[in-house]
Amino acid sequence: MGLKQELTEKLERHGQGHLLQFWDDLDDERRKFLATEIASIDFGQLDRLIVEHVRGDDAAAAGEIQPVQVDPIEVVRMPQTDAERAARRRATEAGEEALSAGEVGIVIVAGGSGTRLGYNGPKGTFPIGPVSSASLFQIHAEKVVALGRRHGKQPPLYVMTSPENHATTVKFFEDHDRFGLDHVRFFLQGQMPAVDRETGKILLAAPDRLAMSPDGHGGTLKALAAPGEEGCLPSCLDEMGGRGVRTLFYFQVDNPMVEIADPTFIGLHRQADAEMSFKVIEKLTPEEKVGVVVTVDGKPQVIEYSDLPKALAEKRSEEGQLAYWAGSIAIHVLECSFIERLIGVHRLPYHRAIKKVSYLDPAGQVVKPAEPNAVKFEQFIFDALPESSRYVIVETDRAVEFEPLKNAVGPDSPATVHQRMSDLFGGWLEQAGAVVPRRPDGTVPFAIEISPLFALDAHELKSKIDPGLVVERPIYLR
Ligand code: UD2
Repeated sequence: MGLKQELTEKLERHGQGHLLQFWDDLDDERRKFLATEIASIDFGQLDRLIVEHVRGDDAAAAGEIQPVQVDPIEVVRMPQTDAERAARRRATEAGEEALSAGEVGIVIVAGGSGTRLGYNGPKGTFPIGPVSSASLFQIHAEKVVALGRRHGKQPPLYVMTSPENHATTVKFFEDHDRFGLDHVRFFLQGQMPAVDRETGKILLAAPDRLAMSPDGHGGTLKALAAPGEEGCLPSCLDEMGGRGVRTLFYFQVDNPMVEIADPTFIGLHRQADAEMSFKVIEKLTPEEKVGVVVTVDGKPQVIEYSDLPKALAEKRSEEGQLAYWAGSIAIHVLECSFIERLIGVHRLPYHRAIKKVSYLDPAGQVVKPAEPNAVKFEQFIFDALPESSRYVIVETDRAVEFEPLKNAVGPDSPATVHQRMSDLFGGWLEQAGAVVPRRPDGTVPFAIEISPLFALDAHELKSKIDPGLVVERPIYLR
């Protein structure tokens, strides 16, 4: 049977025969490319997703949770008493031991397309340092290098990319001599086809190319377990095993304030013998765009902000606090053994996102839709939580650890990130005895930045500056 006939039969069985409509116009190489893309798709799975998310009834398809028992989850709150502070110190020591033993690896997810930011390049390359314009990647990498100096072993860094930004990301690190990292490895996440939201038909991006998009950060788990480039490298998980790494610290590329491999968090996770742990902040408003960690029918789960019914988002306790307040900031600790177990037996669910996706019409013309026309399918890493046998949810202070870069202007934009970083570093300087001016609302009036290579935290800064320092203008300590 010829290749075309073979593909036609397969595609017709799944109602996707239109993917070959330009086949006769393609040369051999482009036919091969198209055939490879088609071969990469699990059509049985796609059929199920289309039934559930494109043709299913609207509420279920939108992912909104059905009436069930939703309760707040138990959280290790910020320490208030001496006993709680002492317990935290013991956790910190346990985390430091894991770091010194080289048992911790670091994973950054950087495969997203960052459309909201409107930046033409991988988000990690965005210049975000308030004074230095250091990129997000540089800031993260310098923290890893500084951790290595502090604990005597530099944790290996794993950066997840997507086909769209892989080459540019790798080149960016190479152009900067890998920022002094001992070991950084880039691994590709998977892709899923985008389908027409009315018909469920896969969209064509070009005569020889399907409209593919990253499969969500939930794809991290299978990407970590997949063989390396062209099958000749071990999987990241196998490589980690060989290096003695047991525990992974996971975060999103867009948050420059993340306390990478925070030993207290790692220690709390380890002391509880947990498989997956979460950092949370107290949500400020019902509308804040973070998923909430709750229990659903007694099982731990994250409900994404877009799936949380308004009534639940707005529900308050008698004291006036949001009932479901524990906002996930996408900072996790995961055991490698947990990922291996999950990969073998469990598939994370897919969520749907309705987006604008350009496509070829039957006449071969590119259509740029004015309205969202397509369904994309994504897995979310936090859906692994219900599968973990033990977990710890730890509260952190947003002023210290969370200001993601999402938008070009307004909330979560370069302006807010610069301000929050400057406020944090201004506070470190004050703790070290310096004088820093403040506006009436407590914010600092100009940019302040401290490279992780100069000081990784307020405590380290103390030994490095003159306590009489008066800060009068923008300053970058490096
Ligand atoms: C995410 C969380 C939200 C909250 C918030 C905190 C989800 C679905 N929601 O919201 O609950 O924790 O972050 O900032 O996670 N990425 C990939 N591959 C993909 C898709 C995303 O690597 O296929 C990365 C992306 O590069 C980014 C991160 O995942 O670093 C978050 O993606 P997002 O910006 O789409 O998530 P957001 O802001 O809706």
